[in-house]
Amino acid sequence: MTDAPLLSSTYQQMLSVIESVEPRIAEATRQELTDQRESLKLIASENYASPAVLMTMGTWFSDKYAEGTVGHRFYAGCQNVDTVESVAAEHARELFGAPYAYAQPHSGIDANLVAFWSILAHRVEGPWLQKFGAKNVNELTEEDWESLRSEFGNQRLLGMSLDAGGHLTHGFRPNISGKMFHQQQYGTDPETGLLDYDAVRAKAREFQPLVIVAGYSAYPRRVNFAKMREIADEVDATLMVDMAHFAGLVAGKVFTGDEDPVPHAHIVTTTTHKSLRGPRGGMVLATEELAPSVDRGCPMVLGGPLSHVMAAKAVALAEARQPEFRTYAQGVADNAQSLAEGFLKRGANLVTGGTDNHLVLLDVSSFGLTGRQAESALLDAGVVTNRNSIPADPNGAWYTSGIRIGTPALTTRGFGHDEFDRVAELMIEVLSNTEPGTTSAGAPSKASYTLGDGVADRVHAASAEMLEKHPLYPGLDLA
Ligand code: DSN
Repeated sequence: MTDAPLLSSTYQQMLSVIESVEPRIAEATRQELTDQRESLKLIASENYASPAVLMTMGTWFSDKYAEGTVGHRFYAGCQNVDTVESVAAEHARELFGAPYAYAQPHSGIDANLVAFWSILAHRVEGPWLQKFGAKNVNELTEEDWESLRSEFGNQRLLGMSLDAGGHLTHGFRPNISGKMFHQQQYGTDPETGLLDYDAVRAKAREFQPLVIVAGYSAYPRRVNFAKMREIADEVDATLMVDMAHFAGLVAGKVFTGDEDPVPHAHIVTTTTHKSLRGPRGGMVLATEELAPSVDRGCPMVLGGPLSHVMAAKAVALAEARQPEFRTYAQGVADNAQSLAEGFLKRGANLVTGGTDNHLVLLDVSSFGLTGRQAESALLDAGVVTNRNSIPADPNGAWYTSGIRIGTPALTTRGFGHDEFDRVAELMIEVLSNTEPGTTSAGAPSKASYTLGDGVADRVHAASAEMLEKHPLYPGLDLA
């Protein structure tokens, strides 16, 4: 739906229904739109879904249970959910050229859990059952089952470390992936900040992992997945790629050949709401060989699928198959270049010296700030980013020394080269006018800060000018 008056009246009526039950929620919903409209949304994992995607989430599909798979449900009356799930999977297979797609995961972490357990089911449980001549785990004796359990959660996983840009679900100790697997991590080259494939290979040879996880949430560069597969094959590991951050760049054919994970990985996980611009949720793409194990995602680690969200995934994937999505995805990458150049020409330090994907990682230590101070000062000026560790971060994962900045959301609003250059300029203005604070005892603080007089107002005004030229949901009026 692009007709602005119709869109406005639809949302006005919807909000008045909500208001009649809980006015505070209606008000928060209105306010959220205003806040999103009036700030520079630069969180690399966020975007703005289309009204069609948003509306698809607000229907009675929310009320239906549908545990199981298409045509094989544990509940009656799932014929329409079957349609929804089939259409979502069909679009995903076509868009990514994947043999198999599973649209049920509720989030990225769920998608990764489904992938982990399906790899274990395929690589460990299958051979184990064969050994005992059993068809499924129910046929195992209590003793066999005990041994399987100890084998099952006792495997080796090699993933990218959090401070090099990996995700917490890639074997980070506080996450279940770091507890269910024996994990080791690969980092990046200490000089260049770039992934060193020879070092990954050496680590894989030494550690002999069952699973190698590639993919990242804060690494500003592309990955050569053909090389990662070569390494995995050499040690007989399963290659799992988490493309949550850059799925939109894969869908939009910005990442092709060796940079497209789908032809190279055994299993690929993603979220659907980041650069892919869909509803909040997850998805798994797999080879035919792994498909039966992936299909056991529910009930293995998932509850009933969120049918309304699967429906919105189908709508978003249909959008991503349109030619305009390729233009958008290329814009995301080009704008990240403009942003990086904008920082570099003004003397800022970027991890790896730049970017070739959708994000830059700004090292704020040269401003004498922690990531936490920088994030807060920027927010005061209406610039929404998130603090992020940088490699070998002296400030740890809470305070950090970096700010992660992504282009997917503002590219959706139509920002281009000049606007992203200006964004870099405004961010530098904030950071160079922020002084680190002290604790109440007078010691240096990693959290408090003082932003120079008038800076927030100046930056707000300059941003407002750009944001007004590129309205969010043009014509949508909630008044
Ligand atoms: N929270 C997402 C991100 O910001 O990268 C990943 O989980």
